[in-house]
Amino acid sequence: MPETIISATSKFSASELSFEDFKKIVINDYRIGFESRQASLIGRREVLTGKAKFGIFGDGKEVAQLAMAKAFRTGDWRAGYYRDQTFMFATGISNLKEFFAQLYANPDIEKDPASAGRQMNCHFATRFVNADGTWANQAESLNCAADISTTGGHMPRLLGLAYASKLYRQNKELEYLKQFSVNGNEVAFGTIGNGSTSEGLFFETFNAAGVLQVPMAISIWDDAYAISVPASLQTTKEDISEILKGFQREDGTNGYEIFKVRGWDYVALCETYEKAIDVCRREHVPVLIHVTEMTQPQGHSTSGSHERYKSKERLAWENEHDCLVQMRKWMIESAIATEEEMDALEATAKKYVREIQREAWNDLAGEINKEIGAVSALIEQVAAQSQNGAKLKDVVSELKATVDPGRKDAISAGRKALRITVKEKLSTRQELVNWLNAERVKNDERFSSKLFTDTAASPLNVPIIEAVYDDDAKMLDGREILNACFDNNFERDKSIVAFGEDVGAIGDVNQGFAGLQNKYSDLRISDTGIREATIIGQGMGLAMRGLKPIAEIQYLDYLIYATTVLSDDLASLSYRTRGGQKAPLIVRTRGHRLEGIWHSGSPLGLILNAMRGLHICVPRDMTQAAGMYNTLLRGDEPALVIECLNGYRLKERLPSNIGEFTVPLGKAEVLREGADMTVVSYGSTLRIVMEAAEELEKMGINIEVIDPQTLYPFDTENVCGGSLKKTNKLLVVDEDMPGGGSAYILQKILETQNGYYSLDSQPKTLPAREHRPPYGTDGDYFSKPSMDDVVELVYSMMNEANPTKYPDLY
Ligand SMILES: Cc1ncc(C[n+]2csc(CCOP(=O)(O)OP(=O)(O)O)c2C)c(N)n1
Ligand SMILES: [Mg+2]
Repeated sequence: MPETIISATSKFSASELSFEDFKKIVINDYRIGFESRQASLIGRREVLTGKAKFGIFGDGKEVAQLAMAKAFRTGDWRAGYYRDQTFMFATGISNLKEFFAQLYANPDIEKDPASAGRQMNCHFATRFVNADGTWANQAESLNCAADISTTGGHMPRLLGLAYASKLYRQNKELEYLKQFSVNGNEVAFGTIGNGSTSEGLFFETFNAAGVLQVPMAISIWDDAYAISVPASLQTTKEDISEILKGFQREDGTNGYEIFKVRGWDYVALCETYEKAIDVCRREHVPVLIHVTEMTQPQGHSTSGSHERYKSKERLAWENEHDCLVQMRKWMIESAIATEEEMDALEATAKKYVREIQREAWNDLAGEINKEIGAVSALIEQVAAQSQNGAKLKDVVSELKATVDPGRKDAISAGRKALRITVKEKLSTRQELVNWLNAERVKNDERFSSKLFTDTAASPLNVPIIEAVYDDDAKMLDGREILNACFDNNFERDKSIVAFGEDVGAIGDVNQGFAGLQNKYSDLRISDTGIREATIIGQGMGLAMRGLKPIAEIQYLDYLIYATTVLSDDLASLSYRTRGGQKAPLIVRTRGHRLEGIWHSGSPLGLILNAMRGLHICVPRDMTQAAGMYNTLLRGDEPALVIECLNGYRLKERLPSNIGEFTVPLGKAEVLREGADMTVVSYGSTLRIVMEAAEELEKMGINIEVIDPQTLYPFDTENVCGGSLKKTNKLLVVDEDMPGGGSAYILQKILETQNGYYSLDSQPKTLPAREHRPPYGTDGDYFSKPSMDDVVELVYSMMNEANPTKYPDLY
């Protein structure tokens, strides 16, 4: 008989294995669990002695994760939180060396492939974007979506990861995408702490997965606490699976299979995971595994001790029910190993983890020491020539005396030396400047690169194709222009899907998708519940798994319900993995002026500040929107497209290449030329500005109107700054609050584009009022910029410059 290969992921079933093989598997599992515990213990010490900044660990949760790892298969996904190190070690997704590299914030991708030192420890991720932007083969990998620190924030994305399996299984047209799925048999594993199930995102995701019936397996690691807050203050009945019982599927209903198992019972855990994941994988039924009686041997994290809030009785109970203590006891009682063998195993493991920890520390310290050596030598060279030699030598001595120095110390010493010698002209000083400049480039790459995936597949590299119009081009409603665009793209690319509230059967509230569900099936165009956060999560998970989703948020005002997912998860994905992961999700919504407090929002300041990492597109009409969709659907970075709510019934000419022409991102357009003032606006206010331009012309004033088209990227060819050189006057008009989108635009033009130097009068903004707009036409007129407002403000700026030519209006 061939020798059984023993790995943590080896399944076992007593009937198929000899006792010897069974023993080997269990002992190997214990070893992994014990090494993981050592990593937690040492990790905490490293923080307390100052080598690392903060630590949060998976101690007390080891055994359940060994069981979960056994059920995890090639092609599967995990989206979880900061307690899962044992699962990572057991599956081989991560290892001890990477664990410590991340704890020490090593920015080398080779050392910390999950985040290149950008994330706190225990934030895991696999790399599935190759350096050239192409996808790695996910069907042949164990996949882990990049963790985030916000508890519960990963749940919406988990829904999408699971939903992808459903689409890959049910939509035969996707069979060509072999590198993303093995016939949809992948399970998306989620983990979450008991306390974090109080989050709305948890409940929203839970319900949505029950409706969609997707292969999602949520494990709740229940240690009865969320930092200091006990279960009694977190969860009704103090029992999450108890209160979720209504989700249990019954004959003839959809729903969940729900399991409850104790976190220190190795055998029960292994059996439970095998059973639960089997039904999840085969039947595409979501499952919940509530793992109770877990502990926190070292408390929640390095920021405080649990003795402050746990009773003596609770602490004693935790000591006794420590999962590794219980597993060890069971192993000895079951004759799997003797006490002596266990002691020996533990001693070896302790030594081994310590060695790995030292190696990881030395890896980073070695690099930093080289830099300290280099800068010290350079400063000493300067000292030899300088009148301030003594001061410079002090800088070097201080640097060399720093305990556990970082790169910051080396760079800061160099910068200090430059300040000390600012009045001296020394050749050696220039060498120091050169070194600092070279290091700045490297440190920018280490710490500030990859806000976007930024590869050849970026939408910024999509070829520009102009819109073409036949002589007899049809005039259509804006909504029909979009409909034709979507139809063409759905025909061209089978991986595109769209979903949202009312998107499926009626083709969205403004009919952009009208008729397309019938044509392309409800696997591609579908309705969702009212659940904005998980609409985005659904899209994000699909996008990570190779599909091209358009996730629709019905109105821009409701985007705020999804802001956590957009900001924390989607916008940070490329950055937090240093380009190792991407989610080219297109978020479609409609906004700006219509009627009423929650149907006329234009919170661009909020969006621009919260969502760096998304392209922000603000098309003025549906043709421009179509061109942007054509661009984005051919690129691989996430974006938000805000259509003008009041534009769906306005007539536009249909380009003959409606599915092909592209609107490049970052390309501003001059809509009207004029020499007197540059007026920059976007979205719905552009129409008002264009009307105002006509009025102003009658008054002898010619404004130049510029549409940046996208706010991120913003006018990459400096069209606005160029226009200012001619007009020397600037007005920015939008519908956001004062200091919102318009302030962003001012900063771009005045600072980034150097527009300041072209001004001959104070630049102005004309935003909406500080409150939200009241309902009704009058509410709109008195709270959003109107044509009259634009005319008067432009006129007053001209009046200020030349009161003789432009006498006071009032
Ligand atoms: C959205 C959000 N709120 C608060 C926090 C701060 N925080 C970090 S961990 C934690 C407790 C989480 O408890 P639980 O979900 O039970 O997980 P455990 O740490 O007990 O495993 C809190 C409140 C956070 N990270 N994110
Ligand atoms: Mg907890």
